[in-house]
Amino acid sequence: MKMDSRLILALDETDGAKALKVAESVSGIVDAIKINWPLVLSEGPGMITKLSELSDVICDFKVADIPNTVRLIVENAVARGASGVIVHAFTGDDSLRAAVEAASGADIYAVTEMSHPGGKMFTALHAEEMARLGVECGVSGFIAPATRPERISAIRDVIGDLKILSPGVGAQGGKASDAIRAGADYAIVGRAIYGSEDPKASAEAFAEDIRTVL
Ligand code: OMP
Repeated sequence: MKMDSRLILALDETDGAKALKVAESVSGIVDAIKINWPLVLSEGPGMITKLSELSDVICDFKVADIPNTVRLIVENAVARGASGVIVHAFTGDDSLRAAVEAASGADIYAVTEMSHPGGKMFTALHAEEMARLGVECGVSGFIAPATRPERISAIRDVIGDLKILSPGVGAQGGKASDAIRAGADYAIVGRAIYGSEDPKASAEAFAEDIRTVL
């Protein structure tokens, strides 16, 4: 994945035509497009391939399963054009290793601490431990919360140079530049871009905010 704007669009728009329009308008600005179940369930997995013609695509399937199921999901997403897949780390070392192996060169990003308030109940308590495990298992990077930038710094201390992708910007209250300053490599932004009146102008504004701290 390129590292230009350091901005990733979370395209959770469920109308396929609108999603493609937003993707086309911001593809020159964002470094990647992340898609999740809402778009894939409404428009089908062919959306992975369509979007991969415009941008790097990260499949945020938050895979949390036994190694064999993890392998089947990751292989399928990568075969359809995903350049990265997001998995949960709490499933343990065998499932994480299965994801890395199945990705055969594509990126696996492991969730440490989730960005919503409930993320503090369980994930936060084990975030550093999960980050250490991810490093041991060979993942490319981690998901850490822009809503709590100090937690991004804590994860950064554990993982060295591996990547941090940080959601929770905009609609969830975090600021992209704060996340990058705290040690994130990329800010992930969804509703504040695809739900805005002018997604291209919004993406440009987030990219500009990030540039102030690079
Ligand atoms: P907005 O809140 O609309 O900006 O979207 C955030 C995106 O990041 C959604 O696709 C979430 O599913 C995703 N996300 C989080 O919000 N919090 C997390 O802790 C992890 C993720 C993720 O893995 O991307």
